[in-house]
Amino acid sequence: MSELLQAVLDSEERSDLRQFISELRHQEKSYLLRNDILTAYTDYCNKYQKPNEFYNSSNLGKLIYYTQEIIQEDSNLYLIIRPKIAGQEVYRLTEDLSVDSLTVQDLLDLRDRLVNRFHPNEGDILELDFGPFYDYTPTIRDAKNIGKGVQYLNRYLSSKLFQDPRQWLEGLFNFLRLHQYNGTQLLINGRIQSQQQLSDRVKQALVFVGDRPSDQPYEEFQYELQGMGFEAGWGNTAGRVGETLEILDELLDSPDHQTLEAFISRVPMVFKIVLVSIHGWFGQEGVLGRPDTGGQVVYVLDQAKNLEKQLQEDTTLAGLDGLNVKPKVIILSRLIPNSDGTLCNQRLEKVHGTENAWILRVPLREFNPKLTQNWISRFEFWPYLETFAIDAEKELLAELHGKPDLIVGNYTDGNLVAFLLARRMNVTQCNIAHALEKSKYLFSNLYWQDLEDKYHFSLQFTADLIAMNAANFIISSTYQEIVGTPDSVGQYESYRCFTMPDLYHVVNGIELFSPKFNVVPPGVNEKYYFPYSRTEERLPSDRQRVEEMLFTLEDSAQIFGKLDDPSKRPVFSMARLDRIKNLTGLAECFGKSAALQEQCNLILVAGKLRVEESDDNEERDEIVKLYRIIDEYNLHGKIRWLGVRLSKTDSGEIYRVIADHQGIFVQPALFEAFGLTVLEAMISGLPTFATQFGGPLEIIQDKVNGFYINPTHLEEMAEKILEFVSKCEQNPNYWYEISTRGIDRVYTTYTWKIHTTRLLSLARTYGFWNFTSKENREDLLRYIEALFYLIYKPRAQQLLEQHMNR
Ligand code: UDP
Ligand code: LCN
Repeated sequence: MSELLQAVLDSEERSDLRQFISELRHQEKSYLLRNDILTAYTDYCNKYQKPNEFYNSSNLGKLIYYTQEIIQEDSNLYLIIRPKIAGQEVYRLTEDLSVDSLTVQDLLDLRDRLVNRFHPNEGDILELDFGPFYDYTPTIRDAKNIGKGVQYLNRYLSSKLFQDPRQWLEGLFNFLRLHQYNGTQLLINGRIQSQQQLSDRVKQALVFVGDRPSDQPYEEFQYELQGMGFEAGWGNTAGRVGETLEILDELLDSPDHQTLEAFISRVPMVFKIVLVSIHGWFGQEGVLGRPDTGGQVVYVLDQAKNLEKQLQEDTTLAGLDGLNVKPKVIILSRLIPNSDGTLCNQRLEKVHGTENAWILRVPLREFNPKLTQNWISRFEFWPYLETFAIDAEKELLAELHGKPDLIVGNYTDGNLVAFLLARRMNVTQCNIAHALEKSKYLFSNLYWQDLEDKYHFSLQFTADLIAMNAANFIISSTYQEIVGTPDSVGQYESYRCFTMPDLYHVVNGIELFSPKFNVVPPGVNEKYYFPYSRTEERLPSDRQRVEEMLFTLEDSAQIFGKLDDPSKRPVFSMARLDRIKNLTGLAECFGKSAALQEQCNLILVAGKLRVEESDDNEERDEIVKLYRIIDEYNLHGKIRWLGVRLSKTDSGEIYRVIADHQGIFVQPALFEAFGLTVLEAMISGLPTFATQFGGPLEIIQDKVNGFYINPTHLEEMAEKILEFVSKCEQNPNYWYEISTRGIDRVYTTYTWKIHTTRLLSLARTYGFWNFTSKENREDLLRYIEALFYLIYKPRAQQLLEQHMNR
């Protein structure tokens, strides 16, 4: 039994537990989530006048802290406890406090009963279990190492491989023979016939390059090297070739995992990358802030630019310039014929500031042109993905003159297409979630049938399960995206076991301890986002224009509100007008605090100003709500709301102008998967207050370089901001201290250089291991295909039929 529960039952607190349970029984709710549990426990402690010590450190207090859910059924109470990260235990407590533990299957049946979807006389429901496929792959033991997959894999597999030197050398030799660029052989040629010969020739070549000046260009001695059996790819100078061969020599003679890592990171094996990002408006101008168009677009564009740059650097260093090797990055998106003034109707668009990175837009097949000619919500996209992948494959092969070396999917739809493409072309697949909707929408799985018309979660969650299990590796922006925090469940973790009543039970949806998970956070585009204090890099004309737009410009159809006193400290936020972004919560928090209104103005950049201009359900609801709050709290004269589409330059300048005014940035989302605006605000030098639910918890260190806020406690949120403002009034240095530490935090931890170096090293390493360990995933992939054809596809077909009738 759980130690936490046992400790309560074995102590005097047994009677407290009984009392607490009896209080719960008076509640109307039979399903309590963590927030409800904490509130119920606080009420209980208050009612029975329990001392603070009891609340925090009693055995019962600890049990409650780790209890994620409580379900009441008849006279039984079920506790779902998460005693440690990625751990789950379920217990049934009867009235006389006897305890049984429940299996995952029991728990899922219980949840089905809760929503009246359990039909014991009609046989069992389909169970999805990916567990057996992970039984024969290595798994990480300690939860704190989750997300460091590649380091673990290197150590684990190297130690296995190095045990059998013959097999290891054979494997390495075959791997080296594999590499080509557009048909040109790289690294070693037919003059090296065996691993023994490889070892001898490496030593010979080392003497040869050692006799040359280290900066001598590769082209001047390439033919001699070729004669020994070495083709291009070892380095661009004698020094670099020598270094790479030295690492290989060490690997052949006395291998260890660090040397292996160093060697693999130099192997020229990634030249062509496809980044799949399909939904929303994928463009370089005039798209951000539109529905479904936010951080993912920013992330993928910046990633593409930086990947191309890094690939070019690597190619040059590997000595491949002479072969006319041109790395290429393609962002695969959808073409939107009715493009609303954007370039989303263009098939091919070059990514600004790159030589060979492109946006390739492939149209959806026509089906019902009323839909397919226009933007389609990400929740409705499912029927079009398979045919999109088939069409995209042809276009990619033509554009790349062959297969890509890596396919990276983004978000559920992009990941599903990445899976379909990777499967068809036999290419390494990487997944990036950005946001998994399952954790964003409360009870999205339990009540999926009620939500299906609007959200189609049955398709989305099936696609998620398919893609995350099929991927060779997954990168996440934070650790908690995978397994949460001590008191909250991670986004991937929420896929481990769940019920989709009447559809299926997932008893093991994803192996969280698998080395496929790697934390690789994104960076921020330093060309556009940089500290406000770098005045020499700022154009005075931009600054003035943005200043006016933010504080004073009148008569604009895209700006609402005139400030009574524009000199007050600005509280600023910028986000898409999604319910979850909770800008309406921020407006309400501002509305509720007269003191905050006294000291500050509220400035929002968000969505559109008029309901009739929006075609997104949530955006429309939020527009109505924001106006209602402004009226209800009479915020006229104290708020500006800009429904503008900013250029990249303005979007950087806007944070800096707010910083010029010693303002602050607030990110009040109910949940934020990562939060690029938090990075942008911090690097610009804005003291940042961000939600404690999600990524910002890992980006910010509370009270050191920013502040956490709980967006569900509006008064407390206002107090935190006010406390900061008053501290700044008393000590003007305080604003600068937080501002400077925020800037440092981003520069040291969140840069695209760190990101791309890691991503490419992962791509090479997973590619290497897939080759040498001959990982056989065919059984897993066949199971996944069955899910795709038997569950996903028929449901997508049903949705398509609905679309055809619109
Ligand atoms: N953004 C923008 N204009 C807007 C709203 C957002 O330029 O009206 C940009 C913002 O600067 C950031 C991105 O869109 O780069 C939003 O990313 P984030 O990760 O914060 O949230 P998401 O929208 O992806 O959920
Ligand atoms: C999607 C989100 O919701 C954000 O939290 C992320 O920052 C963004 O994608 C980029 O990954």
